[in-house]
Amino acid sequence: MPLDPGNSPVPKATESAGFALDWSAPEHALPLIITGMAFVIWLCAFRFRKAWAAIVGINTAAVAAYTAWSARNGHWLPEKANDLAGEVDGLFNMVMVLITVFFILTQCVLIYAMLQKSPEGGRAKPVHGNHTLELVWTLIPGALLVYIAIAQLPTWAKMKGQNAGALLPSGYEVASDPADLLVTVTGKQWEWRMRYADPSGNKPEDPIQWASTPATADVHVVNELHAWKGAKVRLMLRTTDVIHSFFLPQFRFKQDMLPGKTIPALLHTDKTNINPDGTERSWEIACAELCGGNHYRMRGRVVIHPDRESFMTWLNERKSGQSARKEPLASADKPPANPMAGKQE
Ligand SMILES: [Cu+2]
Repeated sequence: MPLDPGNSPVPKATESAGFALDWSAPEHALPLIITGMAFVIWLCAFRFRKAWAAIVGINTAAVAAYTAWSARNGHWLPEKANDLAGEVDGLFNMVMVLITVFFILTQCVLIYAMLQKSPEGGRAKPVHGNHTLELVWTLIPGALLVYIAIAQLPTWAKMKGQNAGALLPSGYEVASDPADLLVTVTGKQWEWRMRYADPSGNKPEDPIQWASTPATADVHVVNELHAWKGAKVRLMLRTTDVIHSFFLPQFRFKQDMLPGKTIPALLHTDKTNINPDGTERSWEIACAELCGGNHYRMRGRVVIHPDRESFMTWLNERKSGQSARKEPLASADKPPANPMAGKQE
């Protein structure tokens, strides 16, 4: 397999050729709205010579300009690999829209306050103790947070590989697991240890138990998650030491790994990151939890082979290379000495 991460052409998330403004796309509309607000604040600051407002205005304009530039250059969000990535982006955009609406509202209040004349005696009337105001600014954000918490539940249930209709993430069931491939990912300061069950062999009877009991017959790989286009990949996420967070940006997937727990998740993609010319587009694995001094070294790569056949070729190559070694990597994947070991989330 001619993989060449060094020359990987990373595709742009935004088709930037002949940039056209699309008001329905939050990444185009929101920075422009924010820039407009910043301009209004700057005008007010200019009119009233209030230095603090000028600073806020310039700062906001700079952030908005940078955001617009990033969207324009495809730095907004990476390529979507997971078939749930669209849903996750939808949730992200929903939160962005809410934030923008409230940003505009609060800026309008700010501008209104700036336009007020000084009251008699030069002192403003305090709002401390105003129960109506306190109720408003407590109940509205509270209700919105509850809404956001509930709105993401079905997507998270699907990420866990449960039925499409499930509202709440529940426990893992082997019988209903649609997985084609089983991989244990163990976070360890400072690398990812992947262990593959041979998909052409018998499925482990209890994958949760299998995840915590490495066998020499399994295929052990460091920092590389391989699968094939169309495969449903059951991940069993574990850690041997501290909390790590397994983050796959293209899959819009991020899950903490907690000591003593085996946490199942399901990935599925209809894409491959192997280009027709055999080069590989870079799909990174990162640790999203500050886990120690060398946290930054916890980088890996995802390789989605174009078909099952090429995946099996890769797996068998790794397997034969591994059997030549005296001691397999299994020793590094020992279950932690914790009474909760093997329990799932
Ligand atoms: Cu880490």
